[in-house]
Formats: sequence, structure tokens, C-alpha cells
Amino acid sequence: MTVPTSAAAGLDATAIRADFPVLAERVHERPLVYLDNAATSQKPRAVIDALQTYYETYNANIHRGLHALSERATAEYEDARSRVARFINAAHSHEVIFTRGTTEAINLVARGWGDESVGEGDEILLTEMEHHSNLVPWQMLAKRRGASLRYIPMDIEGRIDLEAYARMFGPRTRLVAVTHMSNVLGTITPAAELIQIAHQHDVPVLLDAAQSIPHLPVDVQALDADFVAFSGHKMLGPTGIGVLYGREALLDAMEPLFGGGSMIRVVELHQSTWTVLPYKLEGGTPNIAGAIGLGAAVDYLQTVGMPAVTSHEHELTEYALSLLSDLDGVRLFGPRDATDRGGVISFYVGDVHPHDVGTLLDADGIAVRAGHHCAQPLMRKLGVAATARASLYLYNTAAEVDCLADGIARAKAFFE
Ligand code: C6P
Repeated sequence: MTVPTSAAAGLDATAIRADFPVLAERVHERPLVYLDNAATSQKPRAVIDALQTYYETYNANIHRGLHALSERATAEYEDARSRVARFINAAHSHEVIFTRGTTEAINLVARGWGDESVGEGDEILLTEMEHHSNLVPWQMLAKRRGASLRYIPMDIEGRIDLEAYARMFGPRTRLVAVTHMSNVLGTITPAAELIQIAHQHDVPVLLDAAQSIPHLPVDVQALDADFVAFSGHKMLGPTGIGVLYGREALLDAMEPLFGGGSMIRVVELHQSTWTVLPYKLEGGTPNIAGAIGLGAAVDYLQTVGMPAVTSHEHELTEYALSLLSDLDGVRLFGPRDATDRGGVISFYVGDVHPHDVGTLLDADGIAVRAGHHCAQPLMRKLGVAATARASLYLYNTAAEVDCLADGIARAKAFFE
């Protein structure tokens, strides 16, 4: 296996690393090796600066004041929305609804769309590898409305059986809600095919893109997507900001989740009417700084180029899979072939508890996650209570993958 340099990918990881102040930190007197990007990514200076500039020079509430600061804050907030819309190629910027993150975006659909469109006896199709955020809101909706959840057959590596999926549609199928990339297995689901088949039955699809949009070029129009949910903090942006993309007609028909300021047209004592998109679905003062920071994150990713990000991570993933599969007693989860997967690598080291693996790696300055990764049904399917998980991003290097492999070998030896 040749050690990747990513020169072919057109990405200079060394130059990129210089943009991320935290990557220069030392942890337990070792250089930080940050491999917990599926949990949250680090932030480039451009995003940190955008937040600081907002708070230092034009902090104000938006869509309210007539004063200069409020006008600037409003313009920057709306500009961030337009940049996000361009990033995912939405047809209209009002199809981008700012939320707190993926979880809120999915709950918004489950309430605002689901309560209107799903009734007794109806069915929602999911997979067994969903994050709890794309599972629990549908369980809650099913309970409220007397509907049921059905699970699309998939193998242990998260590969969906498309023929079996196509056969699941019937007159009661109301929605398909699937992950675009598993946060445990790294598997990329065939979103275009899943959507095309669902549309043959007039069924909309919600894509949980929390793990895909930070790492892959995603074009919502090319996918013909209906709803797409993602989080800013996993794509170089701040925490507390995320997006629900929705097709205009679907968002228009939705009821708001939050009643309050900004989302109304006329308020009377006993009733109110709603204003237009996107404001109808953004009640209350939004996370202004967060949206502006997300706009800066999207600019950063676009400057690097999403195809370059994807191929850099692909090279590193191939390299990591080859190194780790050579280690005796290490069990890898997810597809062994890096073609249809992203850089989320879950593993088990002999009989060592994943939390112990995580703790020993941390002592070497290597940050990974260990646990059920908010995917308990998937853990049951895999026959484990937890896994250790390393997850890559554009600033990671082959040398860091070497550190991970060495660290795992040391952790294994420690328990022998
Ligand atoms: N997964 C992980 O370490 P929020 O918390 O709303 O930003 O994102 C929720 C979420 C939804 N779907 C998928 C596929 C996800 O991976 C996540 C977040 C993190 O895997 C934290 S549990």
C-alpha cells in the first residue's frame, strides 16, 4: 500500500492544517491527532473570525431593527442562507431553513409535515443503521398518529437491498427516512436510487445528511431530494446551527414547530396566520452568529473544493482500512472496499472494551469516539454493545493514520 499524499486529489493537507488553530494543540504532551470528526469537526480561522467580527462589529437582532447594525446582521444572515443554498444547489434560498442541527431539522419534519400527512395505519420506511435522531422522532410520530415503522433489508455492512426496498411500497407508505452515510459503518447509501424508487410511488424521502454533506458533494436537485437534514458543527461550522432543506411545496404545506416572533403574518387574540418561507419555520430569534459562521464554513469548503475533500478522505480511508486490517485481532465494521464508504471507521480490538481502547489512544494524544454512537439498534445487529470509531476529515494526514494504527497495536499489547 502506497502512503497517500493527496497531491493527486489537489488537496494540500499541510496548508489546510495551518488554518485550524486547535490542530497545533498538544494533548497529554503529545501532538493532537484529531480523529473524532463524525462527532464534530474542528473550525478554521475563517469561521472563528466570522463569529468574532459579528460579535465585535455588528451584533444586533435581525429582521427587526431599522438601524445600521441590524440591517448588516440581517444581510449577513440572509447571505449565509444563500451560500448554503448554493452549496447544496437548492433551487431557492428560502428552501434552506436554519435549525439547531440535524436533530431539530428531523423533528421539524416529523411534527410539521408528519402530523399533517401521516395517519392511522400508515407506514414509514427506515433502516436499522439510523442514528437515534432519524429514528426516535419517527417512533414518536408513529405513536401520536397510529402509524408503524418498517425496516428496509440491509446487510451487516449497511448495504441496502434495493429490490426488497422497491417491494415494500404500498398504499400506506407515506415516507422514507434514511441516512445518506452511516455514522458507524461509513456506508454511503444509494440516495438517488432510493429517491427515484420512492418517487415512482409518490412517496417523499428525507435524507439524514449529517455525515454526508460535510464530506461529499451533494446536489439536492440532482438527487431530486425532498427533505435533507444536516448540522453545521460537523462541516467546520459552529455548534447550534444546522439546516433543513425542503422542497418548496413541501415546506409551504408544513405547519411551524415553534410559534412566536418572526414567523407570523397577523396575530389576533384567538388566532394567527403565518408568514412566508423560510421565516414561517424559524420562530424566535435565530442563531445569527451560528448561521454567519456556517456561511464562512461553506465558503471554506468550496474554496478547497468538495471533490478534493472527498478524494483526500477516500485515499486516507483506503490506507487506514489496509493498515488496520493487517493488525492481528482487529475487527473492522462496514464495507471493506473504500469505494462506497466515507471515512468513518468503527473497530473492535480483540476482547478489549472500546472505552479502554479510547482511553489508551487518548493517552497518546489520539482522539476517537467509543460507545454506541447513538445507534443502539445497529449495535444489536452487529452483536456488540459498543465500538471504537475513528473518523477522518480534510485536515487529517497519512502520518496520523499511522499514529492510529500504532496506537491500536499498543492498546492491544497492553491488555495481552
Ligand atoms: N452523530 C456522532 O458522533 P446533531 O446532534 O443534531 O448535530 O446530529 C445528529 C446526527 C444525526 N444523524 C447522524 C447520521 C449523525 O451522525 C448525527 C450525529 C454524532 O456520530 C453525535 S451522536
